[in-house]
Amino acid sequence: MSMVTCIAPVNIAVIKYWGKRNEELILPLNDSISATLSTEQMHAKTTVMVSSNFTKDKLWLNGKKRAAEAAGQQSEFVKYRVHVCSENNFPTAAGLASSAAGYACLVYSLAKAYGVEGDLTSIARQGSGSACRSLDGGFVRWRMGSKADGKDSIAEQLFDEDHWPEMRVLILVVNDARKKVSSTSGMQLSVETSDLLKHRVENVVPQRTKDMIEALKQKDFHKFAELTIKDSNSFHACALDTYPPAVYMNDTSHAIADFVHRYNKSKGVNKVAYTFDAGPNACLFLLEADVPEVLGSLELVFPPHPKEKSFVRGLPVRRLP
Ligand code: 2P0
Repeated sequence: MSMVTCIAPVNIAVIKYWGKRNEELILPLNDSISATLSTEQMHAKTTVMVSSNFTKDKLWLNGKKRAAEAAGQQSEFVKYRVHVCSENNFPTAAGLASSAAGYACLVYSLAKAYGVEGDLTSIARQGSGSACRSLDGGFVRWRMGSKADGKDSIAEQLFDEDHWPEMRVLILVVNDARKKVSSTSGMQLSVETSDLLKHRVENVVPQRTKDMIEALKQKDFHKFAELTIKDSNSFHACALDTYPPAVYMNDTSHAIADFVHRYNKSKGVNKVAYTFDAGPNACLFLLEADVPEVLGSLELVFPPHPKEKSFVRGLPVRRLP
């Protein structure tokens, strides 16, 4: 029997992936760029056990037994069965990149257990697109690629975790409920119905990707924030341009965005960047030196809920009323 336990980080996209050109292989319509978070706070943890004594593949997600898809393909020729236990230490499917960390962790653990080497990002991609960006630290680019078989749709590290060590992320949990429209079906509908998405992938993202790489290279926070904010809004505009619309941000999300713009304006330079995924929760990027003041201002504008036990001052995980 072999047993492997791995931890995989969450990644937050600053150039968003939204839309596939191939649903089966999970090939995206555009390149995307993300920052990988430290595993200290938010991560997926997976244990994989492989044994010839097991009679069935089995899967547990966050302590609950789930159907293991591979079990349907059981044959007498497969000698080893696998048991997988996976858990996230943060809300699942609430637009907090849980599938990215989960699939990255699963693929990495299975690869270790079976001794598979080489590029794993194209395998992780086929579980959940954004998962391919969680196999590396620092800033990662997922190249859309051009081949029909998807072999060149892989993720690569742009800059490692030591490149910009002052970078911090605050996650503001507006709502940790499971999202109403899944990313997979939301983006499928956007591809089918949104003209704005065509404009985004053809005319906006290619140049913005280049500009983002340059801003990261120069560690130009002002420019990084502008590009991150614009790309988040471009993605949500496409979600709203979908028919029927996919609405992910709520009033609190918009109040946070408004707060960031007012804060940056008062400083005369961008100090904070916001980005929202397929849910109402905010991810704020900022530099370490600005964390105390931004947290303090956030607390004034959005006082912590009196009953909220998980609110811990100084930790970059916050919950809003
Ligand atoms: C991203 N999101 O780049 C974008 C921004 C959500 C908004 O990647 O269908 O769960 O499994 O490939 O990876 C969420 O999409 O979708 C996502 P599938 P996935 O992070």
